[in-house]
Amino acid sequence: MHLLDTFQYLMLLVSLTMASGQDTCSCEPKMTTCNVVPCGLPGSNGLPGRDGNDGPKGEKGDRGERGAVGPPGKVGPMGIKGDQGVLGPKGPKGDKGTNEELISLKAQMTAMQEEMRKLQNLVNTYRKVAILFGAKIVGEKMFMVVVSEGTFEEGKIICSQRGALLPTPKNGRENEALKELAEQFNKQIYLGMSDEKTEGTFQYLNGETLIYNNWASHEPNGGRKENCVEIYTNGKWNDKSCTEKRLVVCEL
Ligand code: MAN
Ligand code: CA
Repeated sequence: MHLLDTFQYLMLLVSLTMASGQDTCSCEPKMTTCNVVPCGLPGSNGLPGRDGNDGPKGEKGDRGERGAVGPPGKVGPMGIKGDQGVLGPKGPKGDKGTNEELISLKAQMTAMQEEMRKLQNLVNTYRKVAILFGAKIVGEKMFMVVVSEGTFEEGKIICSQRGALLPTPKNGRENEALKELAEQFNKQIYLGMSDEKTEGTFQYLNGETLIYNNWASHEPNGGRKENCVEIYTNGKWNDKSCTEKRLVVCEL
């Protein structure tokens, strides 16, 4: 057998084997009969198709790594005051005083105590004298009858000549002491206050506003005609003309 014959025979055999091994032909539609006529060699690949549509959105990814530390923020508002710190350590011991210094200090103290005792005795004596002369003592204040009659202006002068002032009771106890003098002499007493400067606003004679009063009901009621104040024998106050004659009491 010739070499060509052998090749043709082999080709036929291959074609037959392929035809019997598959129902359809890879190069032609199904209707084409390939059983008898062998297919040609496969063509080269076509151009790549167009890109497909976007796929569905993927699952959320894992949380990323923590970023680098950012720059420091602005200074915040001032905090509240902290608790008091613990007691500091005890300071060093002071210099030892000499025995002579101690003895001298003790002697000075004893002398001062003796001085104080003497002064206290003297004060007690003067208090007794003042009371004997009819003074009323309330705390550190003393009220004393000086003259049986005088106007407001006369009373001011009489008291100032004695280094004293017209009386200004500034609490219930002081008012009660003054009331007892008025009661005892059965006479009203001018007080050291007036509304001469500002009508309706009573002030002490040094210009300060009253810190206590004991007005009788419906008082003060005198307007411009009654700028002075008298204390009745029952302790109540009345605004009154300044030219009446009243018991002159001074405050020391
Ligand atoms: C008199 C005066 C007045 C006072 C009245 C009270 O008129 O002493 O100052 O207010 O009496 O009734
Ligand atoms: Ca009055």
